[in-house]
Amino acid sequence: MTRHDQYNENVAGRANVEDTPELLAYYDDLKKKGAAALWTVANKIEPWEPRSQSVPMIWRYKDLREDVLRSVDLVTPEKAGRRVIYLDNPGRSDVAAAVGWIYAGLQVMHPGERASAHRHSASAIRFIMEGTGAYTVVDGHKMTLGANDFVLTPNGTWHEHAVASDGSPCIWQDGLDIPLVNALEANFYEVHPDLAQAVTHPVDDMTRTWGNAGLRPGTGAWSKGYSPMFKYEWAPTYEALSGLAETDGSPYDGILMHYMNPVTSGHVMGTLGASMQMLRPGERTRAHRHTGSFLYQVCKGSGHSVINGRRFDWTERDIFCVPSWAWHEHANASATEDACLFCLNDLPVMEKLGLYREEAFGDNGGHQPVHKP
Ligand code: 1HN
Repeated sequence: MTRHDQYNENVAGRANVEDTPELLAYYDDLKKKGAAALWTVANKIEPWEPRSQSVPMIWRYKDLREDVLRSVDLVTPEKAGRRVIYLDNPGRSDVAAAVGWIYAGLQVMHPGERASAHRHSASAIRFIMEGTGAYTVVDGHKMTLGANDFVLTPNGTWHEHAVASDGSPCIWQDGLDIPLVNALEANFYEVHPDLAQAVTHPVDDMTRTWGNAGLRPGTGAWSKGYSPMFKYEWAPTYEALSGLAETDGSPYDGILMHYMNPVTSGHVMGTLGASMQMLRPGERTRAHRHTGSFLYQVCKGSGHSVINGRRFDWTERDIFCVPSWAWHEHANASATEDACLFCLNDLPVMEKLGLYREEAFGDNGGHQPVHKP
């Protein structure tokens, strides 16, 4: 029993009813009628603070990569629909989430392979991990993809992925709000009638149209609920972070920039947000916690994070999660190279619903005591 549970049971205004034979019989009667007494569950459904079911964890790329590649010999994209190994948080297996309400998986595709076009109510992102020649088509817009590029397939858009025949085997991280949309019981799925889309626009046009620093195109209105810039390339992202690295940054996040819908300056999609974060050489952040679920991918460098008092060492392509309200702090292991962390999150939901809250770790100079494993 945690300190909070004990407190719950003794404090005025919280449920504290002891079982008696009469009450137990009463609960049985209510159950038969599809009802129950609130005081039997009140302390559970009204915790003092968020209690995530997600376990802080790391998926090391050196452990998973071979297994991901093996799936190529075991199943075809046609048979599997999508050849993906997903990240299964033991606290969230029931909803196939990597953390909170966020699903994530590693998808592998060989040169010349393609997956059929489809659309769904869930929104998705891709973050390219390795390989050349990958491309995605979203609503007729074809995007060429390289390592550390970030791509959107917003809810309701037709999308398909492929690797050009002169490319190399590609692995990317998929991230979707599927657990959330399923929890809201609002998910629809549809296969494209032709199984493939016609490319109806110049290649990479959405990034060229909307991705120019501080400049908005004079033609072309956009009023959809997601960013028209379907692809955010690595080179300008890194350049932007490097520019900001000369400022103080945040004691909790180092140098952090959110991928932005250029029309609204807000998050890229209605349910999923993303950021890229740089930890400068030798940088160690202070611990804080906030609501929302966060899935990090290390795209440059190595270091460690302390999450709820446990240390997780990471290196390039490792993926780790910070559940809602978990204390966390990050450190770059190198004194000469920066480290970069891509982060997928549900901040748009937290913010829109008025549920975002954060707190600094006050004790111990802002650093958590680290438990021994
Ligand atoms: C999906 O549409 C893709 O388009 C990948 O590649 C993973 C996992 C669950 C539901 C839809 C894709 C997915 C997915």
